[in-house]
Amino acid sequence: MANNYTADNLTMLKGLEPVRERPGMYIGSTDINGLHHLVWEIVDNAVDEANAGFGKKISVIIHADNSITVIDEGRGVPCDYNHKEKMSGFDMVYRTLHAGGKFDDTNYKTAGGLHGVGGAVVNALSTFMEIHSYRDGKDNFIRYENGGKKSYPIQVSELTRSKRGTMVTFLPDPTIFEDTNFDYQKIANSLDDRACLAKGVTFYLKDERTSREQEFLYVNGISEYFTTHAFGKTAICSPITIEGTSDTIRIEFVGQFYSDSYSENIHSFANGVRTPEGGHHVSGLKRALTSCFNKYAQNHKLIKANKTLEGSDIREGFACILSVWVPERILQFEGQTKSQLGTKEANQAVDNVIENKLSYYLEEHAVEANAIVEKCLKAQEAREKAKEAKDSIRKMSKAEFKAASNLSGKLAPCSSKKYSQNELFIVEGDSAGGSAKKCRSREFQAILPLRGKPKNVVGEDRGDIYDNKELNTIVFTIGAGVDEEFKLKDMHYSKIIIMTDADDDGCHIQNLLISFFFEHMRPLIEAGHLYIACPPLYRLAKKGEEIYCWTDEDLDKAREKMKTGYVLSRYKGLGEMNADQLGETTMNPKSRRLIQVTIDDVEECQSKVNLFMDKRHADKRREWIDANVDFGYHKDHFEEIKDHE
Ligand code: 1YM
Repeated sequence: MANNYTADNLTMLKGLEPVRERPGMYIGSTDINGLHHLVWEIVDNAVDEANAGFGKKISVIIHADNSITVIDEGRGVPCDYNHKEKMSGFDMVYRTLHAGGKFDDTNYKTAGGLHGVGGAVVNALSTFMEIHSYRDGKDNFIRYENGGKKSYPIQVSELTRSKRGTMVTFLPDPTIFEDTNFDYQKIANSLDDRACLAKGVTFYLKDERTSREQEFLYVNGISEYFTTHAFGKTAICSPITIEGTSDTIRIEFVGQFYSDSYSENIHSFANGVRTPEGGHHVSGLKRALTSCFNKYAQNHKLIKANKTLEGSDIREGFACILSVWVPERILQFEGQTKSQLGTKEANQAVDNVIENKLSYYLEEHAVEANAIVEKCLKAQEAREKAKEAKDSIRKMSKAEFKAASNLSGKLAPCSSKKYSQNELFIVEGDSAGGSAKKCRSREFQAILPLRGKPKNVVGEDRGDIYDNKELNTIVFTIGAGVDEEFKLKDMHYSKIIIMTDADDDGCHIQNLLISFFFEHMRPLIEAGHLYIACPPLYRLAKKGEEIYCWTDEDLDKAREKMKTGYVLSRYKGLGEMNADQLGETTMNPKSRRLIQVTIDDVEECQSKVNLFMDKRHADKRREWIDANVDFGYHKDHFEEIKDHE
C-alpha cells in the first residue's frame, strides 16, 4: 500500500510538472496578477456551479497566513473513485490537466481561460491545498502538499446536519510567486464584478488579517450596477437596460449618460471575464449606438441633414456594462493579454440586439432621448471648436508661435528638433525651475516651470479646463492637442517628466498633473511618455566622497560604507540642492531615476481617479481613508539621528 501510494504520487506529480515549470503559460505571470489568478480559478468553479443553478452563496476568506478559502453551496466536487479514469474525482479535478468539457450551447461557462483545469493548476502552484466536498450527507476530505502530493488517503466522515457544497483552501507556493500577499481591494473588486454578472448570488469576502468584510449581491444583475456605482456625475436618464439573445449569444447591457462627464467608460465582459481590450462585442455595441442615435436625431430633425454625430460625440459621458455569454464552442480570446473577445459572431449579435431594442427605447422615451442627443450635440460642437483651435495653431507662423509660447508661460525650449529624443520637465516652482534651466542639457531638455498648483480637472467642465492658463500652456507646449484632437505623432517631446519636491505638496502636484493627462491626453500615458522624476531623499558626504540615496535601503548601505565622520542631509525640496546637484541626481539620463507612469487596468485607474480627485466624492474618500490608511507614527531616519544627538 505504502509503495502504491508513492507511485501514485509520482505519476500524478509528473502530470502537474508542466505547470510548475512554466506557470506563466497557465496563469499569465508569477507577479501579483498571477497570484490573484489562483483565486479567480477557484472562485470561477464555484460561479459556474451557481450559474448552473446550484447554490446561492460564495464566500472567500483571506487568512492571516495569506492562504485562501473559497466556499460554495453547490453539489460538491465529484470525489468518488471513477473506474473508467482509474482515479478519484478529486484527483481528476485537482491533479490532471486534461480538459474536461462537453460543449453545450445552452450552458455558458465562466471563461477563466483554463477550461476546467483551474483546480489542478492552483494545486500545482500551492504549498498545500485542502478540499472538502459535502455530498450525499458525507464530508469527503483530501489534502495535497507541495504542488499536488497526496498527504493521506481521502477521509470520509458523516455530516451531522444537511449541508452541501465545496470548500477549498490553498496557500500559494512562495518559491513560485514573487509576492504572496493578497490584495483585499483587488479581490473585492473582482467579486463585485462577478456578483453583478451572477444575478442573485451573494458573494461574501472576509479578510482575517484586518477583520474587514463585505458582501456583494445584485438581485437584478447588471441593471443594478449604477445604483451602487454612482460615478458621481449628473445622469441625464435612468439606466437603460437591454437583454436579448442572437445567434446563440446572450447579451446583457446597461448604460447611462452623464451631462458632466467627458470620459467613456465601457466595462465589457465575455463569459464573466473582463475584456479591458474590448473586442468584437464592443465593436458591435459602438456601431449600434452610433447608428441608433444618428437615425433618431435625423428622424426628429434634431440635427442638420448634412451632419452626422461621430461615435465619440455619442460616447462622451457614457458609461455602460456590456456582458456577453458565448457558447464555449466558439468562445475565443485574443490580444496581448488574452483580454479581448475574438469571437467574430459577437459583433453582429450585439449590434442586432442593441440596435433593435435601443431604437425602440429612444422612440418610447422622447424626453431622455432628446436630452442625450443634446449632450451629443454639445460634444460635437466642442470637438469642432478644438479642431479649429488646432488648425489655427498649425497655420501660425514661426514668429507667431514663439510669441504665443512666451506669452503663455516661461518655457525654456530645447534646441534640438529631434522630437523622439526631446524631454520636457514640468517643474514645481520658479526657483527649482531656475536651477533646472541652469543644469539641463540645453540641446534636448526643455523646462516649463509651474506657478502654484495646477487646476484639478476631475469632474470639471471642459470649457473651464480649456480656459485655464497653466493647463493651456502645457497643452500648447506639448503641441499635440487635447482630448479627441490629441495626436501622439504631433508630440514635441518623447518624455514628459514631472519634477516636484519630495513632499506632500509635490505629491499633490504630481497627482493633479497625472489626473489631467489621464483624463485629457490618455494615449500619452498609454504609449509610455509620462514620467516622474525622483530627486534623492538623502545625501551623505565626507571629505572627497558623497553618496545620494533614494530609498531607506540605499541609506542603510551608504551608512555602512561611510562608517563614520559623515554629514547626512535630507532633501525636503528641489530648492535645497544646488544646480549641479539637481542636474546630476535628477536630470542627467545617466545618473537620474525616473518612474514611468503606466495604466495597468483602465477601469481601476478611472475609479481611483474619481475617488481620490473628484471634489464631490469627499465622503467616499473619507470612507476609503478610514478603511485603508494606517495613521500609525513612523519614525524616520532623521528623527533617529536627532535622538542620538
Ligand atoms: C470552491 C470551489 O469547485 N465547486 C464545484 C465544482 C464542481 C462541481 C460542483 C460539479 C460539477 C459537475 C457535477 C458538472 C466541478 N466539477 C468538475 C468536474 N467550488 C467548486 N461544485 N458535479 C459537481 O459540471 O457536471 C470540475 S469542478 F469536472 F468533475 F465535473
